[in-house]
Amino acid sequence: MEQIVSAGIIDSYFRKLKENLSVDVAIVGGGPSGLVAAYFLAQGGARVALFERKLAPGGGMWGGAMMFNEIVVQEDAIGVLKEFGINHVKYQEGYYTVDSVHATAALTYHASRVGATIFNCTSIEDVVFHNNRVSGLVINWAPVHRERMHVDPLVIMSKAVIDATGHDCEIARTLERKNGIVLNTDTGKVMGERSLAVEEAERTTIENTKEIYPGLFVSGMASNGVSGSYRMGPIFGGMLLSGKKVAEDILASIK
Ligand code: 48F
Repeated sequence: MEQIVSAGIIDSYFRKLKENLSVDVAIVGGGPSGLVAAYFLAQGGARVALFERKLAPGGGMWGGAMMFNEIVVQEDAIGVLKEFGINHVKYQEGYYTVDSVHATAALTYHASRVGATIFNCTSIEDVVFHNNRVSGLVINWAPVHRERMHVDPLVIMSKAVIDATGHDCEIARTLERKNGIVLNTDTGKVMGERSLAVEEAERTTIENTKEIYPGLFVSGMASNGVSGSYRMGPIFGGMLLSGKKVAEDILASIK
């Protein structure tokens, strides 16, 4: 019995990893925008793998605000909540409150239910850069990264990559730092996030969701980080709609 348990896990994990060595879309970061993107991409027929460095996907959504585990979602994004079957309570005209644990669990469950494969405990340390195009991800175990162990990575190839790493926009920064290239932003560089301005930030999160270099798209807070826009705090409509938009843009581009 001991051997069945171990062999079953090893066989099915490595089958899963092997099946995802080449995918249509590789997503870095399992926050709300990455999970929503994974869901709509898989629904649209794309082969999707999402890589999250932490044990639990969900990013900054679990904790609500200051660990009060409720978030706010505005009217525009209620369609996304309904798509995921997420309960929401009207608070004021145009604004709803949502239990953040319920919402995060639902995003994770439905993304994987429709076919996106989620790899947790996996850190992305670089991209594959072929002929001036982002063509995949350089992956390693998150503890290797955290402990700064000198261990070489493995590689996932993909037609498109999404930087959904949140405030740090790590993938865009790494691409720019290492390759001396010009990004599709006002300065050609990662401009960095500004301070908090809710309404502006929610609008620009969606506007800034785009392909910033051939093969590399940004979503969620990384969009505003890359394009020098504002943060917004615990309102999540922009994150949900950004995930949906990036999925639609990629589906159109890889068809
Ligand atoms: O930060 P995060 O939740 O990104 P998001 O989807 O949502 C932002 C909101 O949570 C919140 C906000 C909304 O009002 O402002 O902050 O834009 O999730 C990003 C995820 O990416 C993971 C990180 O652990 C987190 O779960 N991540 C970051 N860098 C890497 C990574 C990396 N290099 N490799 C793997 N995962």
